[in-house]
Amino acid sequence: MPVPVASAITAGEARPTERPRVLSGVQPTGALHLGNWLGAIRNWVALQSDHDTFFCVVDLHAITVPHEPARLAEDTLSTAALYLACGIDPQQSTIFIQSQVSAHAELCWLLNCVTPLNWLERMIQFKEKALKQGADVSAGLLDYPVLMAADILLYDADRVPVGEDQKQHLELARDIAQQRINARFGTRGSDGELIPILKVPQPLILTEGARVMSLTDGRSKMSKSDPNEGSRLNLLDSAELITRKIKRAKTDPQMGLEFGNPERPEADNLLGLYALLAGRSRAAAASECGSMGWGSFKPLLAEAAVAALTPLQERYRELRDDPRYLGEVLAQGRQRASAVAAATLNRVRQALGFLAST
Ligand code: AQP
Repeated sequence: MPVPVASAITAGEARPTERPRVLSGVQPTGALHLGNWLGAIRNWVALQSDHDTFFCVVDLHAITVPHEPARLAEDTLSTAALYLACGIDPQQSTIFIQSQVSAHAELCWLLNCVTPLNWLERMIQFKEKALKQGADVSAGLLDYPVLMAADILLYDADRVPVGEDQKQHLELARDIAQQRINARFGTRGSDGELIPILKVPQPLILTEGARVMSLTDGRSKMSKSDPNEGSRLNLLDSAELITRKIKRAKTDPQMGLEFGNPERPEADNLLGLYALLAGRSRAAAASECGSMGWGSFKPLLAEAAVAALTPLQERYRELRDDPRYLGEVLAQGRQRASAVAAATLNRVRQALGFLAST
């Protein structure tokens, strides 16, 4: 693959750019779907030109729920390849695997020891996921937001793209940085000003952010872990499968597609998907499909989905056929991420009073 990767920087170097730094990631917990693309990765692509972007595959997060070891490595590689296939450019962004930068686990431990347990017990995502796990809830699931805080804080991220479901976790990361590290362990300058140890990140609320709902229930989000395979369109689904899933998608008895009718969540979701996939404004999609029946609309949506996903799938296959290139991109990403992360980890270690390791 002829695309060169970004040159590595070392820990001692100043930031190469004044562009605000952004960090985000997806868990390799299964096949990536339209929600991951339209709600997250597509927005990352747009951020690359004017932000210093770090994108990781958060494989340590993936084992906070039961997982199959035989699948983890493959899902990790396929997620990384999909980042590239969706347009994340290794010349502009640092792309890496979370578990290959050991500072994530180490900072997580340091943050664990200053984070009150009851901050974690009130996290909504923990309560929801714990309910699904029944009796077998791991300590890792409770600790998920502290690991996420470590991910963000290690890179001095200025901004973190967050959907509705992650807002509470980002708030927790901010509280840990501000109240538990900076306020407790920061020093004061000669003017009495607090010298922070960790940068406190801001949420990046994307106006274009899309929340993609399940094909089988317009009120719940499309998700990798939904046991019903028909509930989502995976980025690597074949044209036939896409068409079949859309054909079977839940509808309602009314004619005409429309946005914003609370009684018609499926119409809102599928029309929104059509607008995004066909590259239409919402107004144009609403006027095009406003008087269409479901029988005419569904093939149109399937055609738009296949047309949008085909180039991405072709690029994905090229990348998987060239494991050396993907390996190089991830090795360079790891090197650059490790350098930045090691510097931050060192600041925290020093502030907490640890002996220097060299
Ligand atoms: N349905 C969605 N609509 C919009 N955005 C979505 N994202 C996920 N689902 C939708 C966004 O994708 C990014 C990565 O998500 P993740 O894999 O780290 O975890 P998740 O949000 O829990 O995604 P899933 O698919 O629901 O995974 P499972 O089932 O494993 O928990 C995030 O930015 C997320 O907002």
